[in-house]
Amino acid sequence: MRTSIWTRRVGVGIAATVMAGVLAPSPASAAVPPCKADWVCLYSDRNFAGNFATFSRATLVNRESPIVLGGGLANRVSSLRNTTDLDLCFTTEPVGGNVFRAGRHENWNQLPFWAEDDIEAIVKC
Ligand SMILES: [Ca+2]
Repeated sequence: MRTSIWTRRVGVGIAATVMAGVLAPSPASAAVPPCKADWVCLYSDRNFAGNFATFSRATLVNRESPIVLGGGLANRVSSLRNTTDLDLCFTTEPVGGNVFRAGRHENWNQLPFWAEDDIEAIVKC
């Protein structure tokens, strides 16, 4: 099982806290939150775990250009939840590439092998 980005980040945070002697958010607050209704939630690990990013339906619905993922999730998404009523397409390049489609209210605890760790952007289908 690979170590999640999130776990590594928490580990670094703890080390930095000890060295600097300052308060930092408790690691308990780093737990992956549930995906709210009308959001799209992307995760770096399978089964909705690891590093994550969320996008609201409001952000997506009027969007005409792809939302390009940041460094923490680009080419790292392994699972996702789509709690919106939108059909969404996830592309393996910032613009274009292969397209993985997640229909409205679909949850994917593991993306297909050709899409896992290769998604770079979200667009409305
Ligand atoms: Ca890619």
